[in-house]
Parts: sequence; structure tokens; C-alpha cells
Amino acid sequence: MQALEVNFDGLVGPTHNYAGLSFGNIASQNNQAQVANPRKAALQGLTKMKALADMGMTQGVLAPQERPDIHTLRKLGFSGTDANVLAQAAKQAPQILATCCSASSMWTANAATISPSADTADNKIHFTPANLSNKFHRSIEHAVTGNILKATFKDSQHFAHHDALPSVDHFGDEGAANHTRFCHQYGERGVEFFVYGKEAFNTAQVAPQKYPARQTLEASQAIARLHQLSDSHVVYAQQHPDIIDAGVFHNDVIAVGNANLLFCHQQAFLQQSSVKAELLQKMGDNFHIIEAPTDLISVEDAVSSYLFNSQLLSLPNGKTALVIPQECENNPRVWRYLESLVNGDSPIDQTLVFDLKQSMSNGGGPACLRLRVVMNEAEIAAANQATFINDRLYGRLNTWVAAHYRDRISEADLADPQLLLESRAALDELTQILQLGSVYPFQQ
Ligand code: SUG
Repeated sequence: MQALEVNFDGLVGPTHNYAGLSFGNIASQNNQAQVANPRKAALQGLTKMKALADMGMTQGVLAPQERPDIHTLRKLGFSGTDANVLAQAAKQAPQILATCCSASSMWTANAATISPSADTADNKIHFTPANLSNKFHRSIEHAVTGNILKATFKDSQHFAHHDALPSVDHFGDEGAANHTRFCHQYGERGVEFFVYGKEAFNTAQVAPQKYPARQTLEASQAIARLHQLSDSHVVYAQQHPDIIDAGVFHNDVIAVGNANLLFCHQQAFLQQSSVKAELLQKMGDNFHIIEAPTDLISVEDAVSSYLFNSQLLSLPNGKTALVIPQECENNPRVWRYLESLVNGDSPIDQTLVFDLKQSMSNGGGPACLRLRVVMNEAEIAAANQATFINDRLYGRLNTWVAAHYRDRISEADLADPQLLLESRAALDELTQILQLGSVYPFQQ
């Protein structure tokens, strides 16, 4: 059956801020304590969604999480009224308060791993929310992520939802940021490519020394089992430990793939030549790999420009586009390299540049902001239609952002009880706009 790739972007939540929460993510660490602009962040994201929808891509949106997360703060012993919970946390444990205020669910590439129905034994689309267990502020996302995914992909005839894997380092799972699906036609069975940072139960295997490996092989294997994938159509690869130590905290910071094309850095994987050979063997003829050489693009340039955190899109006009952040244009080496790809005979025909600075300053580029779901016509028809971007929804979400979002948030604002009320009012209205029902703890 005909199918296509639908991108579901995360809407940036009203508490977007820079708290330096992600050890190993250089942008997050470098921008700690900067003043954030949640309104601008949300509008930058919406501009990208609308531009891709206008190019004929099917584009969806996923709602953000309820933050501050009073529910988690109460589990950690803060008590009294909601305002008291915030005041106590701000006084006794400001870092914990910051973790419970992060808008990090905007990076929906980490929301879940998705396997399209053409790849699974029961012919359903499988969803497993990522436990994100390596970072406390992200480990509290998966329950509500599961609610939002179920409200977006409701029909059990087409969609199978799993719980997140056990929340422990052995099964650390970062979702689609470490997963790529290759295929010749979207509706045909593809090859699912799982990239991990370390082996949890085999400590003899090399692993990064400086920064954490956020995904384990064992987590990737568990997802492949849950999603009923066949071994003959799965490839596992270990991220090179040295590049994790250089700030590549997810594979999507150093590689991107779509359809029959892998675009990656020369140093992305351990034993890269065997990884490429297995992909070529399992994909068969007509599989392309563009490997950026280190002497043209250093790992440092890749990390600072987010060249590989791009979206590789098959446009309806048959062209292949690379959606990149403005930071690529600002780096002369990266820009020269991109021009050589687009003007040469590579499969990439054009670049589309977006200003995503608010998200980039926390280590989130174009690819982090989207969750890909390959869907056929029947599956698109069975999904929640109120979540697809069109002129009307775009207009409505812009008005909603203007009505509810602040244009500056610093650490001191996180304890403001008014921010909690504003955020809940915004999300309550959003669940009506997107017809999600009650997905947040404050609504239950
Ligand atoms: O998990 N940053 C996110 C960025 C996620 C990017 N996603 C992908 N590469 N797919 C993270 O490290 C920073 C929050 C802060 O510091 O305030 C943060 O969570």
C-alpha cells in the first residue's frame, strides 16, 4: 500500500528555559542560566511545521508536557498547596525544581521509537515511549508521552502502544533519536537501524569515558522484540565512543537517514565499514551512503553546526531536501560542504534553512524536534485529524501562543505560582484544540 513519512513536531511548552540539565550535551551545558524566550521558541517551531506543510508534506503536532511537574515534586516530598510545593522546592532544591520545569518534551525525536506497519509481524504501527532514564528531567516524560501518543493514534486496529522499557540504566532508551528506518518505498518492508552507545551487560565492550551513553544495545533489542521485527531486517550499530565523548549524545547528532539514503559522518560508528556492509547487504541494490570526511567536517563542526541533525525529506515533487538549522549557514566549512553536495551529483537536491535558535541553545535541532511516523492512507485517516497542521490549525496555534506564552523566562521565574496557572490554562485549551481529551495529571 502507498505510504508516506509523516512528521510530528513537538510544540514547545510555556516553561521553555535553559537550566544546563544535560551533562554530555554541550549546548545545554554552555547555555545554562541564559534567559529563554518561550514564545519565540514555540513560534520558531510552528514556522518550520507550516513551511513543510506548505511544501506538501503531511505534518502533525504533538502537545507538550505539564510543567512545572507538581506531581513529581510531591512524590519527592514537597507538600502543601501547589504554591507551597513550588516555594519549598525553590528554597530547598532549586536544581530539582528546574528538572521539573523543563520543556524538554519539545524534542519529540526522543518521545518514542516507531515501527511502521510494513515492518511488523501484526501489520500495526508500534509505538514505545522512550524511558529517557539517563536524565532525570527527561525520565519523567514517558507516562504523559504515552497518553499523548494514544490520544493522537487511537485506533487499536492500526496502532499498538507499548509501555516504556524499565527505567534503569541497563535499558536506557532515547527513542527515535537513535533509530532510523530505511526502505525503497515507504509502504514496503524496510530495514530498521538501531544505534546504541554501550552494552549494559557486557562491560568488556568499549564505552565512552567522559560522557554517558544514553542508549544501550539491550534496550534497542527489546524494542525490536516488542515491535515484532524480523532479524533479517534489523541492523544494530554502536556509536563510536569517542564521538559521544566529543558531545554526540544521540546518534541523530552525527547521522540521518531516510528512504534509501544514509548521510553520516566518517566517525559516526564503531567499525563503520562493517556497519555499512550490513546495511548494504540488507537493503540490497540502490542504497546510498554519503559519508562526510573528517578532513572536511570535523566532529566539532558537526556538533556545533548540527549538520547531521537535519531532516532528510522526500518532497512530493520527487526532490530530496535537507532541513538544516541556520548554524550550518554560519559555519563556512559546513556551508561549503553542503553547497558541494547540492551542486554535485549527490542524492540531496536542496537545503531548507530554519532559525531554531531557541531550541538549538539547548541542543535541539530540526531532527530533534520531530517524530517520524510512516503511515499509509488508512492509518492517516485513523489518526487524530485535529493534530495535522493546516492553515487553520497554524493560525489557531499562533493565536494560542500569543495569548499564553511569556517572552522571557529565567531560573527565578520557575517558582512563580502564576507560571503554573498560565501553563495549565494554556494546556487545557490546547487539549481542546487538538481534541486530545484529558492527558495531563492536572486534568485527571
Ligand atoms: O535530551 N536537551 C535535550 C536535547 C535533546 C535533543 N534531541 C535529539 N538529539 N534528538 C537532551 O539533552 C536540555 C535542557 C536544559 O538544559 O535546560 C535538554 O534536555
